[in-house]
Amino acid sequence: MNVAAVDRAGVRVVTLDNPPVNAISFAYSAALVATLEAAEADTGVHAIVLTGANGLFSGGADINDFTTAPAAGTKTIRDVIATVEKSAKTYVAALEKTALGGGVELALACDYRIAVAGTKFGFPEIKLGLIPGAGGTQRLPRLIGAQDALQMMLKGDNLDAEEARKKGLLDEVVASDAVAAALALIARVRERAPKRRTSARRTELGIAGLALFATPFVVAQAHKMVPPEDRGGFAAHKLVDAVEASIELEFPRGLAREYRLFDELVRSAPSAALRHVFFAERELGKIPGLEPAAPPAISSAGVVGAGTMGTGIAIAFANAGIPSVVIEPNDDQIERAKQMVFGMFAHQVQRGRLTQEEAWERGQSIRFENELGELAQADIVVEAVFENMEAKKAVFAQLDAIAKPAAILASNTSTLDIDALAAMTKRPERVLGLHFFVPANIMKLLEIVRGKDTSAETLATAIALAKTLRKVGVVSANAFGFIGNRMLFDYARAAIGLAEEGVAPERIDRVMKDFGMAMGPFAMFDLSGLDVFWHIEQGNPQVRSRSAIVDRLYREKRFGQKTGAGIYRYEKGSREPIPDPVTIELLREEAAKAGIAPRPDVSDAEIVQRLTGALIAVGEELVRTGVALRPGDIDIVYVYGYGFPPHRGGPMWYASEQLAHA
Ligand code: T1G
Repeated sequence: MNVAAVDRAGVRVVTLDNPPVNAISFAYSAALVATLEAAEADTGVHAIVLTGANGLFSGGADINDFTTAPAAGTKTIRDVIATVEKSAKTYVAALEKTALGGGVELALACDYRIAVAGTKFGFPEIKLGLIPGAGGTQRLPRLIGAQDALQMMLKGDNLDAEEARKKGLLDEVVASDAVAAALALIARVRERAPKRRTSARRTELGIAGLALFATPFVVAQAHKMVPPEDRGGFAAHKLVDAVEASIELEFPRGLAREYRLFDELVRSAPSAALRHVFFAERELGKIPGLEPAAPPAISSAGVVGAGTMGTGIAIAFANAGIPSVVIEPNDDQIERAKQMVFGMFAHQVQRGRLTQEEAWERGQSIRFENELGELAQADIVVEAVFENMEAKKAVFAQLDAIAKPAAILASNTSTLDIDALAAMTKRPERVLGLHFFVPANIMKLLEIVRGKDTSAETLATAIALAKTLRKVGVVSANAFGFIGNRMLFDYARAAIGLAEEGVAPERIDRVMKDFGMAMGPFAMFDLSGLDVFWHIEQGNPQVRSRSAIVDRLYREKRFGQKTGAGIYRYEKGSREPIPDPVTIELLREEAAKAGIAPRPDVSDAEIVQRLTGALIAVGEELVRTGVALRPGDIDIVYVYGYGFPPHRGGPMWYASEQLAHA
């Protein structure tokens, strides 16, 4: 941890140097304050340039510090920024690569800001259940207008340097060497405008034709746009309040309002849960016994099967700049797959996410062929044929004879035994599971399933590949259902048990959606297909539900959306679930046969407790048996892959919170 300071003709260049991301921790804030106060006291210094080492400006305040309130007198990032604010000397921020959260707030307190092209600016605090808490909600609106400031802080998405300049956040974008540009700028403004405090500006709404009298309307609209406080909108509403203060109040009072709102949020359960998710995600790649050596890069891929999954996987590779060859014997299926690829990239162009050229390039990087022999040079092959062990075994036997010796052979299976597939090859150490989630080019979760013979290098390559694909790679041992689907079975069984006790499926779904789940269990059942669940159950006694209703619905061919009726019924062409009295009657009949006493007065709390309890119990078992490495891994799987509300931290975090407040 270091604060470098060198003088260049009366300008002190102060470099933030706190690897890996120049996080501005409490301890680092004290060092920074001391350095800036020394610069203020030095009569030979008339300007200060703030810049960053380690290839970036700053990843913001140190999130680790938020767990406990700072002891009285502790210096924080607020003191660093206050030192800049009260300085009589010119401050210029010279930025490169990344400036996030408090890193941007420090730059906003400077008089001028210069960035190297490509620098990313963002306020990710909302993703941590926070708002900017070091003046960002007061300075950003003063610089770029309330509307753009709200947009940027509510979404937490990054702006690149050019966008930031256009919005007024930056004064200059340079090709390189922002410090040199800062020194030149200081020389230019020294006589004319040495000080230009952001805090002295007024916040404009930033909406053409709307003067400040429209503030109540704009604020009311903003509150309407964000989710309800108890559905993950906890911080967003406070952000709108803080920006409203930047319009209505003088800077010092607005800043005090922001501090109060931030200090309330940082002590809140949703923020603690979201910060847990942040760090749990960064723990995933730390595998006991796996040295962090740089594994061989994947520069070409093969995919076997051009169904929805296989084509989605090829698109995911294309999005990461990895060319792929997709093998599909059926030419009609290849045509359908090509249409899917074209449609996906055209949609990205329409949304302004890709240029035509980028879309064309990515589409061209996916080649479709009929024969497996075309995969001889691929660095990795992902098998994505239908979920049948015999079919998969045959593919692995053929791939072993075709693929180059160093190639990794992966299966996209969601439940089948990876070791059985590895046994079909002479390279079991280079075989593992890569369980993508549909749509494979969108869903961030990737289960990396290690077989008993999977080598450390193969595992490390897969972990690095997940990062390249911008996926969240969670390592699982080779056990039935891996992590997510194993948990899903017990969750589904708990839901069915409640329905057999006479609780209406639509009530169970509503209660779990109110809890924050993306979908209710029965709507999810109907979406994925009850027949899929039934087939997997038949092949795996350890998860076979003791419920006759699953067999009954299967016999009645009530598979869900695909047959127009499952738990719910569906009007032709519609996916809207409609409660179906036929289901209630089937449930009642089967429950009576099984001698299950009806308990329709089950409370909402019991519904939540039994469904989350099922997830927690099997999650504890998965960690105890080593299928999952850590409780945090379980949380990441269920938040990223199964719609568990991130502001509750995942099933295992939720369990610890429940215990702590029991
Ligand atoms: N605080 C503490 N540790 C951090 C950190 C942070 N802000 N950012 C990263 N790390 C750690 C991370 O845990 C990992 O640790 C290592 O750095 C590399 O991270 C007051 C309230 C900057 C784009 O939310 O987005 O400012 O695992 O693997 O892929 O108003 O890290 O090595 O031990 O992600 O190169 C707001 C979060 C804070 C930014 C770099 N800032 N960080 O990505 O590396 S709140 C954020 C990131 C705040 C103020 C508000 C990314 C990155 P380890 P990494 P990366």
